[in-house]
Amino acid sequence: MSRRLLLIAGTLVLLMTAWSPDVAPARPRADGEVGFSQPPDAAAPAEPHLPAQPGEFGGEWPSVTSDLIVGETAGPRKWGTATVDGMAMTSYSHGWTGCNVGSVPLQWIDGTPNHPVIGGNIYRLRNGRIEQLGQSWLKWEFCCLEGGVCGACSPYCGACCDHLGVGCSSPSTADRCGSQSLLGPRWIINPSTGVFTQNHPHPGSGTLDGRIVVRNDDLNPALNSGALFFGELLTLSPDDAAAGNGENNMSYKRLNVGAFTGGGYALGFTGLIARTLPAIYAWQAHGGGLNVPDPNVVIQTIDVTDGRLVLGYKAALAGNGLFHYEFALLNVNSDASVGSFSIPAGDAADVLLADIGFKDVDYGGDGMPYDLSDWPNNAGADGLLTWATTPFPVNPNANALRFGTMYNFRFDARTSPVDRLITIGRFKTGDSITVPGKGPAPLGDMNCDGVLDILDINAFTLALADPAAYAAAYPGCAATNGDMNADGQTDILDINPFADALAGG
Ligand SMILES: [Ca+2]
Ligand SMILES: [Ca+2]
Ligand SMILES: [Ca+2]
Ligand SMILES: [Ca+2]
Repeated sequence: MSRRLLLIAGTLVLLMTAWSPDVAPARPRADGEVGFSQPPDAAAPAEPHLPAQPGEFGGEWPSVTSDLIVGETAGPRKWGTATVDGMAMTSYSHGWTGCNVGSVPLQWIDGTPNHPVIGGNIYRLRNGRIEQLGQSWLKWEFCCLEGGVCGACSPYCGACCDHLGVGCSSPSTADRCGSQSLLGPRWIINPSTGVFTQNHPHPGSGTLDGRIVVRNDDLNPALNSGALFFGELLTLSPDDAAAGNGENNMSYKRLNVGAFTGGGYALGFTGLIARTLPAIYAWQAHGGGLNVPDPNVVIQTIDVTDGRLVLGYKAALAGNGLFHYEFALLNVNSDASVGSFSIPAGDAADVLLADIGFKDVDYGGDGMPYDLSDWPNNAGADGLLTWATTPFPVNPNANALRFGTMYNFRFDARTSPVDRLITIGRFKTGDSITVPGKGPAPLGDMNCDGVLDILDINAFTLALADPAAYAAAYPGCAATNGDMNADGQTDILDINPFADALAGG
């Protein structure tokens, strides 16, 4: 045994003798980075729905403004199936009921740009991950009714079609929401202002055109054991956006996968709508199975200068003995969009970054100008794992994360999660923001405070001497963070490399 090792071992014995339980690592959710606002609570809802989660989602309230939300779903309608690049795909459309939960009537004027548009999305939650499977173009609304789906309605003018009264609701069927003559593309709309051109292109007449298109394999029950599916709707309107109420415009409800007929699976909405919540919240609410929350899923709203993003993440031990890091980023209504996503990942070789993945969803449709290339990543070079699409100045039509869309970022690492700031690069504006998240601990970070330093000696010593006491003292912090020589165990053989790493070697 070298003199140095003897010294280290002696030190550890002393430390073990002197060890006292440290305070468990502080793991604050630094919510100060993100903006929260109280959700509107549509007065006396006439139909059952899941309440918006307090403090998590919603527009300003009360104020003298109109405020459009998605109050109910209908359908979906299945339209047809076609094979694209050897894959069978089926098209769907969601119907909806819009509600004005604001305090003045909302314009709904046909033939002008002063009316809402509505679009649909479909998601799958499976194996601890939520992914967007498909998205539609938008339906141009043209005439509102004055119903009571969201509570007491004060009709603006009876049947005059062009204003949705305070508290009132207006439905549109799944048939209409998938009618190609009524659809326009997402890319001519500014989601931050709700402004669009009234004269717009229409999708083609193929069965997939303009509708929510999902691969049959993504729905096939035989290939998706344990999966849950969710339908989501988003609406935009100039009135609602001008009032600053564009951030509560998505709602979701669970979907059942039904019979396979005519080449595709039937889908049906089931259960209660989660008003003013996008489907990314289903990851948390149903991540442990239907109606069983996943406490490991963290979801936070991020208010940027021109709208809202929602970031969800989960970092937990996976079946392969590695920790899986899974992120989902939703752009609710930011026109600037997102062009990059970056996580401090430490030394990529040390923490063994593996299975680095990215998942987008095709925008689809005739004349769609956007590139669909997956975001490349830098494999954790320079201590940062970064995914990025082509910068806006190089290609304004690069595959940015645009409104009403959610992308996934994921990887495995052999160290457990610690608090990290995630950097989100904004596509059009070129600036970036940082938000709280998780990333892998540096190797040897035994107290999971995100750095390897002298404060880790006590914890390392305890992990060697008494694994159970270590687990109790450092919940969520893995003893394997100290497996310096990567042989699968944290033991005496790791002492030397731990000392070397401490010394900066
Ligand atoms: Ca709204
Ligand atoms: Ca892609
Ligand atoms: Ca540490
Ligand atoms: Ca080891």
